[in-house]
Amino acid sequence: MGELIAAIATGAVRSAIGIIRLSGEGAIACVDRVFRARSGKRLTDTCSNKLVYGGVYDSTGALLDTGLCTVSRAPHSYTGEDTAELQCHGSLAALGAILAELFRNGARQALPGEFTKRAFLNGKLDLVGAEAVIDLIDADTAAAAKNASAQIAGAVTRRTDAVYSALLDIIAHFHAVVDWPDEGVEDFEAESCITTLSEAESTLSALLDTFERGRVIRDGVKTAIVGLPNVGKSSLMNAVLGCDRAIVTATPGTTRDTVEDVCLVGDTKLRLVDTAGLRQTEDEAEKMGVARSYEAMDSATIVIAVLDLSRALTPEDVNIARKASLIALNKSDLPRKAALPPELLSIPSVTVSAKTGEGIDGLIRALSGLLPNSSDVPAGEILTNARQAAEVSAALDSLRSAKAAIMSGVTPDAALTELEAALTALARLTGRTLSADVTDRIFQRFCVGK
Ligand SMILES: Nc1nc2c(ncn2[C@@H]2O[C@H](COP(=O)(O)OP(=O)(O)O)[C@@H](O)[C@H]2O)c(=O)[nH]1
Ligand SMILES: [Mg+2]
Repeated sequence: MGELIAAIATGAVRSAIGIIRLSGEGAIACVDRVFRARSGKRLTDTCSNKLVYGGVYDSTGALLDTGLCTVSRAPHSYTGEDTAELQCHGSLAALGAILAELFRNGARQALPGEFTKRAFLNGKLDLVGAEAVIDLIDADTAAAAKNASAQIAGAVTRRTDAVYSALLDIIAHFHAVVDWPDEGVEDFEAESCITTLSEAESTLSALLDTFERGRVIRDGVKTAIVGLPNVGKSSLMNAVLGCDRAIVTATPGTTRDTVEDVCLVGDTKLRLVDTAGLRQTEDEAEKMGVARSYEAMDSATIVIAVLDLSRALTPEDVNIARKASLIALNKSDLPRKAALPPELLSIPSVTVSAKTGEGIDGLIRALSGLLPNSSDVPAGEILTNARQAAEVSAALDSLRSAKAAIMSGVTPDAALTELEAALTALARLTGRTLSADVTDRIFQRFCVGK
């Protein structure tokens, strides 16, 4: 068991209930020194996973708070160690005082992610599951939360474990052929081996294909709002967000820097980016803003070009709109002075007034039509993490090379090297083998108390 750690698990916010958790050597004895059960029974004599009502006291015997305590004994706990949890009132002052009392009794402050790291090191979660814990905490859409929950439950691992064990079988067979060529070991059946590798290949490549969708679920879809100065980009951003996020004025060139905010369209997160109006300018700050607008446009998945039809369109308007995924024909509350030129008619367009809000619902509907659909992949089987995608991709590359080697009839030892590389990549994916620095980097993303 690791050293005794403790932390406030409910974050640095005022809340109805606050939770302090402890894990490690002596967790139950430590909490027993500060908590007195109403029943008079010691926590060390209390059975696991039972809520006990009582008070938390400091060293002078003063009552700090009343609440509930539960203890869990190794290995049947989140971390796999002895753990205790105190549920008190969510006052940061009271929680801080209780934590200080626990420190006086031998606990030390837990580092970010230290509880989950211990759960991983004690085999309670694999690495994909552990990474999904922080994804679940960070999830801001129901789809992202659902995917993370299913990953914690092992959805990705179940698929890659099947490949892992198929590879192990083949590798064991190949080793036998290589190591004891004269012992009468049957020649490996290349054909059945190729069939197995092809199945493994399609499992891994289907998994890798989910990564793009996974990124959408987790990080959202970058959507740039572009156009000439004063067409109403910032107003449109505010209308879609339903708040005054970006500054709007009648003076062209007001937006100097890109402004980013997030909104939900259905269950997908859009990262909306309002940009500086695209025009030639001598103003230094505006020039830099315009450069950033072009960057935002290039890196966005969806580009909304805003046109102001209450004035004549310029060639620049048309040039920008040509690259758009969707055109917003803004200022519909004003008399229309222009029409869309024929070359823009093939691009979806919606008529809106950012000022009155007319047509904004239609714009959001049109946006949702442009979003990738992820509903055909079962929750949890979507890769959301670049590290995981890189390992699956490495495994897939090695597996393909091994297959090619076997098909071209080379000696088993050549294929063996590739098969072992594929196996190692899969082992790194789920954390079967992992260097300490990679583990540390992964758990640094976590919050304290998780
Ligand atoms: N009448 C009308 N005015 C609008 C509309 N959208 C924006 N404006 C006005 O156009 C001006 C420029 O708007 P802004 O959002 O700052 O444009 P941006 O430079 O493209 O970001 C402001 O005076 C807005 O109030 C609209 O739909 N109708
Ligand atoms: Mg603006």
